[in-house]
Amino acid sequence: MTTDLLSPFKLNDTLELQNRVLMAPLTRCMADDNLVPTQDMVEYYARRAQTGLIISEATIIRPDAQGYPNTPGLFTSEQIQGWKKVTDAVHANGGKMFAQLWHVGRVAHPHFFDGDVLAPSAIGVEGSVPRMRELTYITPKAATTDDIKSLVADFAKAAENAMEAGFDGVEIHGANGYLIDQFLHYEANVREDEYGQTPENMSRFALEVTDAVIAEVGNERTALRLTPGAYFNMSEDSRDKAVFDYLLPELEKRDLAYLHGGIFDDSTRFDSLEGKTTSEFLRAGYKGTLVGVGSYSFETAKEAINDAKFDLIAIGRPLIANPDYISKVANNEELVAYNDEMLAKLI
Ligand code: FNR
Ligand code: 8K6
Repeated sequence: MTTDLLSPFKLNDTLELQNRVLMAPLTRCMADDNLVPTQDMVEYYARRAQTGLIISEATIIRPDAQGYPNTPGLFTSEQIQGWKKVTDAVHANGGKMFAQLWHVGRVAHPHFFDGDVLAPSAIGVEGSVPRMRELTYITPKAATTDDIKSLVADFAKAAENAMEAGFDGVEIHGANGYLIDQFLHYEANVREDEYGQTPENMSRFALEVTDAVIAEVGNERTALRLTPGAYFNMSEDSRDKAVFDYLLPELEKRDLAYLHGGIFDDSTRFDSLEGKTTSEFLRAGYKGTLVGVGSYSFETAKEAINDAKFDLIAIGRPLIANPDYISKVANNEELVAYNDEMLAKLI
């Protein structure tokens, strides 16, 4: 029997999704100058409520988490109220929505806030802020253990705020070279304390954040996105695999809502992962619910799910181009092709 991606999927005892097609988190840089979601964003998300679960664009947990212009936040009451309008509209249209909780770590820029740029170690990245190329990245400050405690607490606080804002759960952004991912890779983490040097130590921050968020919202409403193969703002190191080999079974014990790969094209094979793709590597190490992502069409996703490569699919760029993606694929209608110019406007 083949699995129908468009029939309901029980995530756990708390959450049932109307189908297996998730909207991938997509940064759009369209919040207002107080990082509050706008009415255009309310309507943009409400139009996509037919997806099984909308994952919000990455949403910063506190001011020094910011590395891009006009990315929304979840740390002021105005931001919480702004998101409440979004989740109310999504729920009114029959959808469900998680907030993606974000701290960019060393790719934060002090243009956006007062204070230090925090990272696991004082190792910067080359380059500058997308859309604001005049802002060159700076060398970050290695977080002290007190800084780390406050970062963990602020992830938990943002998760609590997400509940107040009406989200159905949260996805911790542990992917794509941002703060949590920086702890998980040797290139960015050369700490000599209990957060560095060994797979167990390098996994500590990710697990502390996960546990603090679970304590706030429960495991059934907590998800995590991971990038085992470094590819964005990070370089590969053959030692990284051992970190994820330690982390994945630890996460499995937490019985999360789901684990989500972070990658643009899931056919990419990583030398550091013994030639595996992101989803192959995650599937081999993690038995819980897994979300695949990265240049899938509805058809290739159906095939992958039927081959048990993962359980749910997240769709990104095609959903930017087609707010009505679900009804189009259900009716075999042709999709509008995505192009980068579409990022200028929310449709
Ligand atoms: C992304 N992606 C992304 N990932 C993430 O974890 N948080 C985010 O905020 C964003 N933002 C974002 C913005 C834009 C414009 C793009 C194109 C991508 C990655 C995204 O979630 C997804 O993994 C990729 O787009 C691959 O999936 P598709 O687009 O091939 O279906
Ligand atoms: C056009 C960018 C506008 C700012 C949005 C930032 C989105 C952040 C999400 C990560 C996207 C990065 C794409 C680069 C992938 C490189 C893969 C080799």
